[in-house]
Amino acid sequence: MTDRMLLYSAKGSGGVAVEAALTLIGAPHEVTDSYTFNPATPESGDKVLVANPMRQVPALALPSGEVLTESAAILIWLAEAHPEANLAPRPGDPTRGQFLRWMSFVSSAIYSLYWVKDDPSRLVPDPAGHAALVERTLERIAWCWGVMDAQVSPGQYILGDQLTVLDLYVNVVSRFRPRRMRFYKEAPKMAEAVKRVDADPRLAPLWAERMA
Ligand SMILES: N[C@@H](CCC(=O)N[C@@H](CS)C(=O)NCC(=O)O)C(=O)O
Repeated sequence: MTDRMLLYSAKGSGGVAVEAALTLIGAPHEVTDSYTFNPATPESGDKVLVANPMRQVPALALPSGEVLTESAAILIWLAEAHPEANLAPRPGDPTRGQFLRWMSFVSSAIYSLYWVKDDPSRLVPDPAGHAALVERTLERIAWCWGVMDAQVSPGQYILGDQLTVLDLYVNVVSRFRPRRMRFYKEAPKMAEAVKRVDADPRLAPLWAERMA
């Protein structure tokens, strides 16, 4: 038993959104890199299996021995466990419903599609179909960002003037393909908030080290 949280993550992965939340909270933690999405490093990817039978990062092992998986759940849980960090609207806050809505949306409508994009042979055995599947998946992701952008009313941040874990989540997932330039085109309202989080001095070193 340790008194620190152990995060299974990887450079360039959605786990970096959790690393960002832990940075803002200042919670003691360790990071174990597990490159689940790199076929060239199978032993690295297998490291997360002790925590997540889905073989996906992020996974967060708590000092109690409990394990949390699913990026949205981990981010919401961290914000709730550390209310002093003000990283989520509290129950009863007028923006709470939209916060939960868009956290779920990024997870289910967008992030889950990378299981297909990263290895199209999981759904289509014939390599001849892979390029089209990847292209259509990326178009779907871009369209989903547009749907979200049309329905949020950002202030300095996506839900208003409070930085929440939703900003961290969107910041990281919008760096994945089809990447930021396309994201800015599809989501011009969220673009400014995302850039503000890029430049946040508390997070800029993490972005440079883990999302470069
Ligand atoms: N639903 C999961 C998805 C996590 C996920 O797709 N993680 C990627 C890294 S960014 C991964 O581990 N991919 C390997 C795989 O899906 O086989 C979550 O939200 O945490």
